[in-house]
Amino acid sequence: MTSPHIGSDAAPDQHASTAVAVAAEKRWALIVGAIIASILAMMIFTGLHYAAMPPSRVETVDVKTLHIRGEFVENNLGTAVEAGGKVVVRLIAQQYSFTPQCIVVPAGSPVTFRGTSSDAIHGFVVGRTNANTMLIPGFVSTFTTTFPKAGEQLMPCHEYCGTGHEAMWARVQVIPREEFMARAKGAERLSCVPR
Ligand SMILES: [Cu+2]
Repeated sequence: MTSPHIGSDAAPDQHASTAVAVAAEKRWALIVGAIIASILAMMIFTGLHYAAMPPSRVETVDVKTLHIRGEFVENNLGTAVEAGGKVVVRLIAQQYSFTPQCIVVPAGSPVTFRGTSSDAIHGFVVGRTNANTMLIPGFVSTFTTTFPKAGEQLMPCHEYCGTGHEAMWARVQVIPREEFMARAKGAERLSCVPR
């Protein structure tokens, strides 16, 4: 096929405009390619980075000294009423139990959970509530929730953590706020673990 406009007999300014168009296309192809490459790089980086983090936020803790010093020593675990009336539950997960095994919280007011694991990846969900997190060694998982009704909930581990996984669970006792506050007066850390 021959065209009257394109070919060796075309006018010189048509060659020039074709060259300009080709150069512009190449430039755009490079820019778009760079944008796609940077978006892919961000997706790969954030995917790999956040796959190794707890879903709440990134707060680290030294797994090797967890039981010896700091926030997660044994006598600091359980429910505490902190300055300003904030209710905080601290717990540790290990193969194959939670410490404490029974957690007591007030009904109808915000409760902040702070937890971590001393060995494998664990997690928990509290009954039919929205309290749900992973517990990852080296990281502190935090969330705040409110339990509207009094009653007892089961708290199973929901991350497969080994052969004893299916037997790993704790209980959460939600009690009326007045009763909770009365009990909190007499103790530094509350739990409902039978003595
Ligand atoms: Cu577990």
